[in-house]
Amino acid sequence: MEFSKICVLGMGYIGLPTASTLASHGYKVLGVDVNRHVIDSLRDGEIHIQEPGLKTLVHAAFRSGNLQVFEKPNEADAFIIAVPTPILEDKRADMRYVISATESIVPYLRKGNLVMLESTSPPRTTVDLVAPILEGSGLRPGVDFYLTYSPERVMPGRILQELIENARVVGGINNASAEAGRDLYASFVRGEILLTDATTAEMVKLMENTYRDVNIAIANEFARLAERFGVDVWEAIALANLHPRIDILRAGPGVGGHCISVDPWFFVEKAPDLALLIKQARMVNDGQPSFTAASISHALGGLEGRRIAALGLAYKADVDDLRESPALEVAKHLAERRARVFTYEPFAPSVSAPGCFAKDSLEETLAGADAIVLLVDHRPFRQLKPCWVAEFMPGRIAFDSRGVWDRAAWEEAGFQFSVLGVGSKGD
Ligand code: SAJ
Repeated sequence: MEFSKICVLGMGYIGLPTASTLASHGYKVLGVDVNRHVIDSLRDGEIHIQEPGLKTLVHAAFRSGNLQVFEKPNEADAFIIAVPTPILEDKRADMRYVISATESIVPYLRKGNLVMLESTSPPRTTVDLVAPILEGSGLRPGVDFYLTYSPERVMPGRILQELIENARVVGGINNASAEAGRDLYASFVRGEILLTDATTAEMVKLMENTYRDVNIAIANEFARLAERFGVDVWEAIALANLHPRIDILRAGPGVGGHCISVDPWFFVEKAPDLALLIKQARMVNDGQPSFTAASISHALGGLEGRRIAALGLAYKADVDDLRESPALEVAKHLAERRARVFTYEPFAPSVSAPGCFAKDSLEETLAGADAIVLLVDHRPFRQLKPCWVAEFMPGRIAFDSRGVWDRAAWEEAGFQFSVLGVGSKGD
């Protein structure tokens, strides 16, 4: 099937890179976002997302004339829905954006069009939610137009590469739909494109992120056990991973981001009687910021009145995304326990955590600090020289929640050094 005009709904972490990649491959692309501010700033050449290479790609897409952005969709050969699916307070999926994006397509849907849902969604969303809305056009899914679910699987920080290189699963509500979806991706995806049905594709995406969540949960639980038993979890994991069939992930302050900390709940919502391990793993990871705060308290001999320089607030290294960030939670816990917490997030310097104070530079954050606490292993933080740090702060306590700092170097610079998941031998 041939396409020339593509409408991408949602100009966020997935939609914007996808729209500009398609534009750079010669398609005429309409980028749609209901947020007027996003549209205005894109038109002004501002990119609201920090992602390596994205700014250059988007600017080139605009310059070529192939990418235009609007608040509403219009007629196109294919519609790609890439809007967020957050979770509500009660951990159910919030499908409002998917519903309204789908509804907004209905007036423009024509015979022979392709509609692709890419937003991570609970199982059966394509057949039970999206298809019935689109039927409101009077056209029949799978007969008059093609309908697919094709999950995005890109890693923030590597989006542009992975968009092209990763294998892609395209689930159609029938074979013809899956084939139409493949034809569109084949124009720019270099990874393998595998066809299946829509519900399998939805489940594949949730399984991937759930698998990772459960595996991080076991690493985090090992960290807790290691502290209890006076063991260094990093050493223990490294040794266990020498076994040819073991590959334990990294412990840390918790699991954040808009994907792994959210998606497993979609299984729990749809099958609470079955998704028992999945729910438990979510609870372990959600409890990890509080565990980390307790470890920090232990290392400092109490938190009240202590002045802490907390490094990083993003949900993981080298990204600007603060959604569901465990670092934010740890900082909040420390402040709730009466520490004076000064945070520094180089990718979003004006942002702080509740009860904490944002600083613009590392030097300012360290000034007057009793302790330095690493919450996110951003590259500049990984490379910090303890002797340089010692010049800016009076205190000599360092805590590493990511297992990346070199103990010997910190101790040599005179710091009392603690790491998450390392129990003291004497305990
Ligand atoms: N984390 C750990 N220990 C680890 C690995 C990660 O504590 O060993 C933490 C991170 O610090 C972060 C969270 O887990 O807070 C998630 O980070 P991540 O790098 O594992 O994943 P995301 O959320 O950035 O991207 C994931 C990816 N999914 C998988 O690796 C299965 C990506 O491929 C997906 O496209 C993305 O979710 C998504 O959009 O669903």
